[in-house]
Amino acid sequence: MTGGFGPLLNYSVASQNADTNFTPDLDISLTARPDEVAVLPGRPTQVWRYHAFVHKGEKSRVVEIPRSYLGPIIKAYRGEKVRIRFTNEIPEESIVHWHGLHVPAIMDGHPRYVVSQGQSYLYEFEVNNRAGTYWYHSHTMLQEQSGVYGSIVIEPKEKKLEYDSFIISYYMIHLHD
Ligand SMILES: [Cu+2]
Repeated sequence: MTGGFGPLLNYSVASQNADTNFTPDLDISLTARPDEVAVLPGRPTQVWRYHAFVHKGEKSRVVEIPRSYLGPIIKAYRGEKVRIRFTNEIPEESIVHWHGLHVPAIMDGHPRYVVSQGQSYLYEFEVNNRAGTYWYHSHTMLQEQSGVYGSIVIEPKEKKLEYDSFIISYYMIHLHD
């Protein structure tokens, strides 16, 4: 494992060891943790939010959104292999669901795979959705409403889109899946 993680990397689920045959193109850590954000003037709001760190891949693959409770934008390319090392630092069980992505059931953040505070879950999957904007979010309790959600932008592998910026719109309407 890469340094900087320390004792938090405690993959509690036996089947969650990294697949030694899986060589990720993009390898990131994603941590859910308490934070505070000045949503309105005055006292900051207590939130739970995601933060990410790139271990392998361009640093620009993860875009943190300053002064927002939204999780980082993760950029992936269709056809590439992605590893996401999720660590839960919020004081409730949590798990990450990749909304709309075609991933194996064990990688899809079903609530039966929740991990406790201080524990981790390892996601490894190949991106095979068509290009578009998707989102990821906690699949536990009402945690999205506390801020643990973000977007994942999938780009086509054959052509890198040229743009200066893009806009992500979030609506806190969740059709449960
Ligand atoms: Cu969803």
